[in-house]
Amino acid sequence: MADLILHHYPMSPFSEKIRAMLGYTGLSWQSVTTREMPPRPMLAQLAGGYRKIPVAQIGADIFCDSRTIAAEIAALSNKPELALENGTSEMQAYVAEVDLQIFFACMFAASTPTLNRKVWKAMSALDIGRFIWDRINLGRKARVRAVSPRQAKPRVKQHLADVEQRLSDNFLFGSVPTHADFSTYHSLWFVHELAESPLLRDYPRTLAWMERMKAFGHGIRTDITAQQALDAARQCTPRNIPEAHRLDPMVDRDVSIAPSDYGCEPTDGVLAGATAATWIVARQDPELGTLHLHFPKTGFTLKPR
Ligand SMILES: N[C@@H](CCC(=O)N[C@@H](CS)C(=O)NCC(=O)O)C(=O)O
Repeated sequence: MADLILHHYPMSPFSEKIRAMLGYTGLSWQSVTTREMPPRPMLAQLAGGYRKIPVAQIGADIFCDSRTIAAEIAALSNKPELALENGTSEMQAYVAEVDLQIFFACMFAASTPTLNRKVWKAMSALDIGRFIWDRINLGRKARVRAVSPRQAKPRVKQHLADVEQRLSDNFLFGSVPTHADFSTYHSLWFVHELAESPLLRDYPRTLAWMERMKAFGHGIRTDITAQQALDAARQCTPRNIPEAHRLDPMVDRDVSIAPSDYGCEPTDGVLAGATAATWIVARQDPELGTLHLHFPKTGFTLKPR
C-alpha cells in the first residue's frame, strides 16, 4: 500500500500531534511542507475548501482533520487506542476540550520573545503580515468562543494541574499512549518546545511525560513535493467503500461539509459513504479524477446542496 503523505508545516501544533503519532508507531511516511496560511492551491486540489492543517493522503483518499488521520494511523499500525472513537466517553470529552479550548489557551499563552524570534527566522516579514491577517479573520469568522488572551495563562495552569494529577501512570489514560496523549502533547509542545515558556516548570510529572512523548520522534520521513503528492492521487483510485458503509440515506446526494467551529469553509461533493465516525465525500478534480475525502462526524456539519 502507498505510504501515508502528510501535508503540514513545522510550527503547526496539530501537525505535531500527527508527527508524534507517526514517531510512536514507527510508520514510514512522506512529507509535503505547506505554507502557514492559504492560498495553498495544490493542497486545495486535494482537499477542496477544507483549509486546516494537517491533511493526510493515501493515494486518492484524503483525510481531513487529525481525528480521521489518527484513525488511519491506528489501522495502519494496529494500535486501535490511537483512534479516538475507540476511547471511552470520558476520554472523548477530555480530547474535545483539549483540542479546542486548551489549544487556543496555549496559543495565546505561548507568546514569548523566543517564539517571536523563531517566527521571524522561519517566515518573511510579508508572510508574517499575511499570517496575522489570516488568523485575525479566522478568529473573526469562528463559530466558537475561545478563551480570551487574558484568561489564557490561568486556563493553561489549571490544565497543567489536571494533567499532572492524571499522570499516575506513564501515560494519561494508563500505561500506553492513547489519542488523548497526542492531543495533550501538541499544544504543550507549542508552549514548552517552540515558545520555550517556563509555564511547565512546576509540573515535574508533566515534564517527564513530555520527554517520553518527544522521545517517540517523528518516524521514518521522506520529503516529497506537492506535485508528487498530486501525481500519487492521479495514479490511484480511491479505495472501495463496502456496501455496509453506503446505507446512509444521504449517500449519492450532492452535499456540502464544513467544520462547525472555525475555518468553516465548505467542501462540496457527493456523499460516497459513512461510517459510525466519518463521512466520505467524493470530489471530481479535472486533473486528478475521483478523490474520496474523509471527515470526522464530530465537529463537522454535513448539508444537502
Ligand atoms: N480540528 C482540526 C484542527 C486543525 C487546526 O486548527 N490546525 C491549525 C494549525 S495547527 C490550522 O489549520 N490553522 C489554520 C491554517 O494553518 O491554515 C484537527 O484536529 O486537525
